[in-house]
Amino acid sequence: MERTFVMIKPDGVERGVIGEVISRIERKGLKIVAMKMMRISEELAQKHYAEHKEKPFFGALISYITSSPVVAMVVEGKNAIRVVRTIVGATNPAEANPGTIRGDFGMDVGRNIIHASDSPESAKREINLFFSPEEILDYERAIDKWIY
Ligand code: RTP
Ligand code: MG
Repeated sequence: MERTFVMIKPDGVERGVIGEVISRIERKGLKIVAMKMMRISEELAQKHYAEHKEKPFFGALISYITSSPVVAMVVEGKNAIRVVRTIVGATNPAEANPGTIRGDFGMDVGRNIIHASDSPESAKREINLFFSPEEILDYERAIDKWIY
């Protein structure tokens, strides 16, 4: 099983779609193994988005992500990184396919509802940035034998 880092961004929280987004993740068959609501500090935001430090949108991205609480999660499943990116959709919600989270909920690249890790390396890095090992829970779900 693979783990990925998922975060409902401030616009998702402010628009009241936390439940809707989590529901899509669960409905797909993915398993939530850690979750918390938190306000991201400037420092954590800069670390999380370090790869975009030189981009023209970096300042706006940091203000956006620290503007209101987020819901951070660790999500587990077979090929979870790729599967979550697929249900999340393209970075720009205006171009994301209908049926994806961004495609169904957003209009603007600077307000795209959700983050998901894009590779095994970023998943590992981001999970460690947001969660301590004790916060990630190991448990069995009765439905798992019907999913795989
Ligand atoms: P994320 O990291 O948040 O899951 O999004 P992503 O992989 O689909 O996209 P990425 O290229 O990593 O960009 C990170 C976030 O920066 C904002 N962004 N703004 N042109 C712009 O104004 C622009 N481009 C990217 C978005 O919030 C994007 O999710
Ligand atoms: Mg990214």
